[in-house]
Amino acid sequence: MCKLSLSQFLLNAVQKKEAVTTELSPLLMDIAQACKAIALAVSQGALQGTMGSLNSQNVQGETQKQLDVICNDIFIANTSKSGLVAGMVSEELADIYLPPQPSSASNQYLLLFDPLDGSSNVNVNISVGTIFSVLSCPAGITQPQIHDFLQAGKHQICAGYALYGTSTILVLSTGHGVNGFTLDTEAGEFYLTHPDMQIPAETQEFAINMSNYRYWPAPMQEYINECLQGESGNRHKNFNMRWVASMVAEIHRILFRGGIFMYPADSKAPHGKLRLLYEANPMSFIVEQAGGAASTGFQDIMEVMPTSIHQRIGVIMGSKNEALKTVSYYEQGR
Ligand code: P6P
Repeated sequence: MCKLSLSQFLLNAVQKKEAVTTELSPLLMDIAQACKAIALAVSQGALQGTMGSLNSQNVQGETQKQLDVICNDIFIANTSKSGLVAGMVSEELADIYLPPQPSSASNQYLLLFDPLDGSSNVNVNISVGTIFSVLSCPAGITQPQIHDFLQAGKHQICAGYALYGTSTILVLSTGHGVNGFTLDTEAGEFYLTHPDMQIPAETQEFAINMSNYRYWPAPMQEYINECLQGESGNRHKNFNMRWVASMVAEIHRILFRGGIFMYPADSKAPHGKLRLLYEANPMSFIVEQAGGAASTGFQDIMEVMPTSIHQRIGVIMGSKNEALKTVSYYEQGR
């Protein structure tokens, strides 16, 4: 099988002028390098004694795992060297981070990321991932401030994730479709294995944490009730359910075979659980580039104007027709 490496794929994209510029390409290679190093760190956690939790909480009020901090440091170290990134936002850092800039710095980009999403799964060997989003740094800005990061998701120039599962897969989009690359651990290279990923418009599979049912708004309760009624109910079809508690794993499955992933804002989490800038926005970019839809229930996620770097948002995303169906329940206030 002819194997197209990530580096060759990006070179081809630069030549085809598919939104991959000569600057973005090296940043994506740095991100790929970071994900390779994170894959190793996660796989060796039990052997290195790094599977524990720290006596610290992140800005989200969540107990930090040793690997959360280790992977955060790996991601920053690998993406700071190029001088291409003027500033970063991480789930694991309360404030923005400005890398020390070499004299050759071009400060093209702002990089936002969740270094180890789903890290509560890491102790039980369930897939976890890294999520990243790339924004343009406003022209002339060398010391970006918080407001420079508060850009709606529709302004992302690139987004993607790495999934650390039965294999390590890097999935990314620069606005010209979605492509997946699998890590050849012997060669230390990512190779194109999932070209032009497309989400089926229809699905019979939903992903939601059912234990929160009593907190959901009526439209979400109604939508799930009708899924559970199966073919004898208004949907006239049976549904299956999945919940991995790792967004990256859920979205990758949906990219592959369709489905809908939901974490709605509810009475327990009025703004939702997932973070807008480095979880919902990058995943929405990927989902929409693959032909799916992504909504808060009230508006497209990528239209939301951020007000803070760690703000949370309600999430409904996946197979286009199913996501729009769910949104219709919100519109009807059912
Ligand atoms: P719950 C992981 O902590 C995460 O941010 C997402 O990756 C995942 O989909 C969700 O939270 C799981 O939440 O409430 O089921 O543990």
